[in-house]
Amino acid sequence: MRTARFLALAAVLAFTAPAMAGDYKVGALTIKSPWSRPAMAGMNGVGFMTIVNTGAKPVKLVSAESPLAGKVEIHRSAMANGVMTMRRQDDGVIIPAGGATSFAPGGYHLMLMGLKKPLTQGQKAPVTLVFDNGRRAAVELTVQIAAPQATQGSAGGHAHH
Ligand SMILES: [Cu+2]
Repeated sequence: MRTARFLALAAVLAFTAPAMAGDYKVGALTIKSPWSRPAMAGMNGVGFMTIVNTGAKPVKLVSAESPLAGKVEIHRSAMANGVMTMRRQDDGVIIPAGGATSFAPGGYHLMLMGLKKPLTQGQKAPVTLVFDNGRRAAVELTVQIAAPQATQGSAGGHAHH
């Protein structure tokens, strides 16, 4: 019996089964539900997503680009002495083999420095993710108020006026 292999396959299927619209596949990586928040021109925008790696090797996100921003940095927020701070992740962020890394409020995020245009709700903001294996993933951040639902839900991200 190849139990180990079966379990590995099951894990992969569990990760990839809910392939919703708004997910992007590049090689062994799936970028799930990339999103951003409304922001004014001249301010910094954010980028959140979950990156799943079904490959046998870790992959590192080394940089990101967007035509909407002067530059894009990879940041990590953390609480220090009761104050939320964020640091640039100049060494990149690892997506472990057979694992996933979340970019989410309070943790890793992309920071779109110096927006050239406002980000408004419902808009799609193009961002290209650059990985250390040479892969590039062109994704669109959906601009919304709240994080997308982890499961498929019709009301995900919908804000009432
Ligand atoms: Cu930041």
